[in-house]
Amino acid sequence: MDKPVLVTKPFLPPIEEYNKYLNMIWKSRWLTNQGPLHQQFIAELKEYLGIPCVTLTVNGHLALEIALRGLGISGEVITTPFTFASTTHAISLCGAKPVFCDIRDEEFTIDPNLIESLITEKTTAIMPVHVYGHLCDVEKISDIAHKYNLKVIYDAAHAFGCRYLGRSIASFGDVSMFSFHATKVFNTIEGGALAYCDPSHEELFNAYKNFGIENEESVPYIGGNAKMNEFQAAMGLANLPYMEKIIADRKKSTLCYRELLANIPGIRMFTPDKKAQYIYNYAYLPVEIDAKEFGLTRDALVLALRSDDIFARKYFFPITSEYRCYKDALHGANVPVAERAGRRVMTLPLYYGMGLDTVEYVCDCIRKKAKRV
Ligand code: T4K
Repeated sequence: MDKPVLVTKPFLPPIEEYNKYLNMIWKSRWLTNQGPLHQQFIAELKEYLGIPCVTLTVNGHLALEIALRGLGISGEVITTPFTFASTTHAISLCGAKPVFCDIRDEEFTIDPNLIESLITEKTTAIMPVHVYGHLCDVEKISDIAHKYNLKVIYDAAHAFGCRYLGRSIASFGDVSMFSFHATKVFNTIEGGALAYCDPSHEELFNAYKNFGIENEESVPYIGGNAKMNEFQAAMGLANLPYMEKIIADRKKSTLCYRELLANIPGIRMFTPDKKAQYIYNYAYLPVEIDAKEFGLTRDALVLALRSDDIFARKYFFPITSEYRCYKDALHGANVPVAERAGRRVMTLPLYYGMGLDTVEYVCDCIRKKAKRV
């Protein structure tokens, strides 16, 4: 059994399989700047996703910034505060104003019924998050975007491997960003990708990740450096064949959690995999704690589990509208459901190769802390 039990652990391929790519790098001496492994990884991702355009980046956050800049987003962007810092910061760093919309209590994704009331003449885009890999209401969001001529940029950092209506989740909206950080279902150490269907975005997205350069003698755009290097691409190539195995293993642990925690009062679990035509990736194991029913607050439970060497996390607390850098500037966000989720939700350890004995240990420790079981 694993100890300490961390909230996650990166998947690593058999080392020989990574070495095979390292040997290629040593031979070619091509380390970065759209090298051969980078090109191969793009081709394999396009095939895996069934999406015609993929732009790779050094991390997911810079991919979000590039998407916003590449689509010419300015003014106001309607988004969710129940997310990691990156989503809201990307909007701000691109010079736009994040406008916080509340979330649905069922799955913590943006509440489409509240979006229209936040639209002003300055609104240019919606940036929803498939938080934990839970599917946003892509149909309603698309209807609103069409009605008001808004762009939709999905923060799909958690949703690599998810499919809806037989298509990759990245086929919805103008562009989707996947994070390939070490802590994600699929990793390239650090890394990210933009996936999109309209090839007219490709030129700008690619330029913005490479100093705005078009060719050796032409620099038509102002861009930074967000290129994925060959070592990252190698990890992606080595890990991609394991996606099915990774998801199946995470599913096994998730189902075990659901069974063992089912009868503990005050613990609410989520079943996004029950949504019709949705293939979920089992990215996180969020649970919501009702302190009265359970006998401890979420915060007290997170702390108590540490003494058992279990490191659950408060993803996502504080919600981004409560960050010091936004609270004063953007006062008055009306997001009661997100505030409540921020106070009550925690994510339990979940990773490839966790083993059911470790899941049982975590559940046992939680059970012992509950008020009456
Ligand atoms: N949008 C959303 C919705 C996101 O959640 C994220 C990132 C982004 C955008 C931006 O994507 P990236 O630019 O990161 O690609 C982690 C991740 O660093 C971050 O990628 C992720 N979301 C966020 C939710 O979680 P921390 O600060 O909580 O990570 P840390 O270092 O505390 O690690 C978590 C656990 O993982 C630890 O218990 C130890 C374990 N771990 C971690 C690393 C890095 C390992 O076992 N090995 C490792 O190499 O942010």
